Amino acid sequence: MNRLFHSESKAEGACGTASGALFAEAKTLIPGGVNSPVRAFRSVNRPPLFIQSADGAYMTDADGNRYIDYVCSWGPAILGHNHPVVREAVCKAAQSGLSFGAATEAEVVMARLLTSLVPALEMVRMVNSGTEATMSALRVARGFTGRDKIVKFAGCYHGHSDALLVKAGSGLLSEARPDSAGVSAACARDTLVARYNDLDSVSRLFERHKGEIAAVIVEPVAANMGVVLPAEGFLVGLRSLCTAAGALLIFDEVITGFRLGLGGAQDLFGIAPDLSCFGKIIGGGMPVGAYGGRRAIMEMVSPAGPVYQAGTLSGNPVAMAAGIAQLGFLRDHPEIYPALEKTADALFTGLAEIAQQKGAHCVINKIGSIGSLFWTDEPVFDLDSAMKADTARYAAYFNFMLEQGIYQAPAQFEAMFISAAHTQIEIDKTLTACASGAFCP
Ligand code: KE4
Repeated sequence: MNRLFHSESKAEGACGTASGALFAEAKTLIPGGVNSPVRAFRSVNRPPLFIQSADGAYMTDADGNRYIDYVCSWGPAILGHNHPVVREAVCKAAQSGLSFGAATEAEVVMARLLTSLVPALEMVRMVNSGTEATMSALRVARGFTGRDKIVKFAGCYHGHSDALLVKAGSGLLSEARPDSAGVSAACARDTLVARYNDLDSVSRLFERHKGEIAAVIVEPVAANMGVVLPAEGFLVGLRSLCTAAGALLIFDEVITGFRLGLGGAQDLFGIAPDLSCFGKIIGGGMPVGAYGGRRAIMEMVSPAGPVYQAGTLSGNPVAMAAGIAQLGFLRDHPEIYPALEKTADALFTGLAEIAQQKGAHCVINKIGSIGSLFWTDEPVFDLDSAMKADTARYAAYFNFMLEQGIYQAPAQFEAMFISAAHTQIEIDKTLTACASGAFCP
């Protein structure tokens, strides 16, 4: 019987549970039974949980099992789930109607908020997801520079638009290949792939493709190969290479934006990208993305300029209300960020100590209130080193902790997220659960 569970059912999600029944039906109606692949729990070799509700640092599944949640909806729930300030703003906005297909004051308030908090943001356009934000930012970069090629980094994820679902060609200098069925070779050809934390791999691409590269897009702190921090000089080096080559530097801050501080990674590292992309936290849990940057660049976007981009629900008033409430709360309570970091330090330091006591080979990368535990004994600084992690060992760790009522990313190459609702109580419960056997071979 799991200490945090309210019911006899175990976390296996096997048949006989509500999650199991929902999954069985979902698989007949939805590809893989889920609306986003990572939710299928395939990397951790077990059927997925179907979540019924969430509050603060906890989620409850369809069988009534309660978990301490370290996914936080992949980042949006930085205040904790179902925060009253966000919930009440959504309920209030919904009273006035859900969507008008016309401009609203809420969009002006959101744009004012974002541009006031993020130094390099002079203008911003709202969209409905991080994917839309990065896809649109790349189109604007191509429109602004008149160039076709873009550079991304192996291991960085920027959503599922065709140009970004590519992987390195045979050598890093060759053109990229599609990383998904359905992405055309022609589309992939305009994407070049460099190695994260390897400036030489970028300068070689600029050398080989002089005058052809419109933009370099990067997660300023990578969080989709697990958390990987930028090496000293990496981001400033990218800034210099882009400036020298007349290419735009795009920071994908869908995870880091308002996570690493009110100004995001660009403020933390003191780098001014030409364009920035946001999502997750700025929607407070509702579907919201945004891209923005220098005025001269953003004035290229329709109807102000020739780069077309549109969206029926872009700037949706209810979604704006959620984002404005959450961002406003973060702005008015900046003490949240050091508190988040303190909680994250307690968690990751504790995990590292237990791993060491148990003789488990794992590496922890963390920054601010995100981090990853890699099952490897070598430093993780790019995709190649991340891929050395033992994913089977991670799966065993994930399932052991789930059984103890601790819900973490159901895949090694993701991040753990801490919210303002996680207290020492949750950290102690997590570390106790971990010490009870998570690192046993
Ligand atoms: P969305 O289209 O999922 O809103 O955002 C895409 C995206 C863009 N940029 C970064 C840095 C991202 O991390 C993401 C999406 N993050 C994943 C988690 N690694 C979302 C989870 C999922 O795909 O279900």
